Amino acid sequence: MEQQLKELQTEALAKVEAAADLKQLNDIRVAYLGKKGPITEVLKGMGKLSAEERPKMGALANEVRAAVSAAIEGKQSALEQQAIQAQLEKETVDVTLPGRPARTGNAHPLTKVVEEIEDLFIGMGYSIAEGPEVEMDYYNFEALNLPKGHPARDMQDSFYITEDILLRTHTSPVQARTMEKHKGQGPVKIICPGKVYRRDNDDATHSHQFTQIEGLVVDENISMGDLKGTLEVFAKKLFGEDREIRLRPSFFPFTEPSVEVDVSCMCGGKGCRICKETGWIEILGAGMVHPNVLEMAGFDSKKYTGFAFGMGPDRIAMLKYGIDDIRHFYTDDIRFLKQFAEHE
Ligand code: 2NL
Repeated sequence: MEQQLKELQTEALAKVEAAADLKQLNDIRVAYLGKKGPITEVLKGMGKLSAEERPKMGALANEVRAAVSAAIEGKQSALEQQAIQAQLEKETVDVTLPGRPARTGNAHPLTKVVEEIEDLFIGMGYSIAEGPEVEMDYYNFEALNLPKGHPARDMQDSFYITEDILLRTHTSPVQARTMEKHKGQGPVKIICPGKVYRRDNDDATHSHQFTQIEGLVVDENISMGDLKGTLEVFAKKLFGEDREIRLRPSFFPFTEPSVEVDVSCMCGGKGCRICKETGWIEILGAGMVHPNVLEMAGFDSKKYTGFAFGMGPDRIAMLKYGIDDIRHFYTDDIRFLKQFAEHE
């Protein structure tokens, strides 16, 4: 019997050593240490032994069990360790691989043009002023010398919310509000960019929503010369030092006198499709702030004068980038917008 038990131990230990995975190892555990295993089987023959031999065999059987059990445990942790090691090797990250470039967006073409124009004026000492898009009739029209019933209101067919509240039709109300805050004290030197709304039938050159940038300077001794000089610097910086500007008389209810400002065409005056063979492109409207507008905002029009101008970044962006339809700015087709990325 002693021989049998020792052979069982040798056999079991060899199998444990050879076990390739945790499943095989568990099968060995069940086979050798289970209730119906060979060790129990051998001990059934104990009845034939002398009273002296029996406890010895019992003790030996326990030793065999303990040895096999210890071997299984040892092998188990070795196999588990191996599995972890294999997993770690499989999941290794090669930190030296070059990264995939992150997809970045780009600014909207109108945003680019607006920011470029803002930067030009900030460089000339202007501040940026903003205000509400849902505006009071008073600031949108009344304070700009456009009383109720004024014929010029008809040219701006508007989105009314109530009788006294509407979507602003220009950014001028921001200027009226800013002047009011100054309580009659100059200087005021601001640029007002933003979205504006007019009831319109959308086509290639009209949109019911568009952008505007207006500028306003109010101080003592501001003249038409200051207006012309400022706009000339602006046009050269935006379109190129070789460009010229010209002023033509015009009318706006909030300025007197008023002018339309043209910039010379990139064709150099020869005439082309862009300038409709005239050599000039209209880029903005401007004028000296009407005394009524100054007075309504609390400025003494005998002491203070000012100039103001307004332009449409939509039109400027169309000229600058050769865009043929204003609706491209507002339909947000990603293929259109992506063309204005700085880097590819
Ligand atoms: C245009 C013409 C213009 C103004 C806007 C203005 C504002 C105040 C006082 C006086 Cl608070 N004027 N703004 C003046 C002249 C022209 O815009 O063609 N815009 C697209």
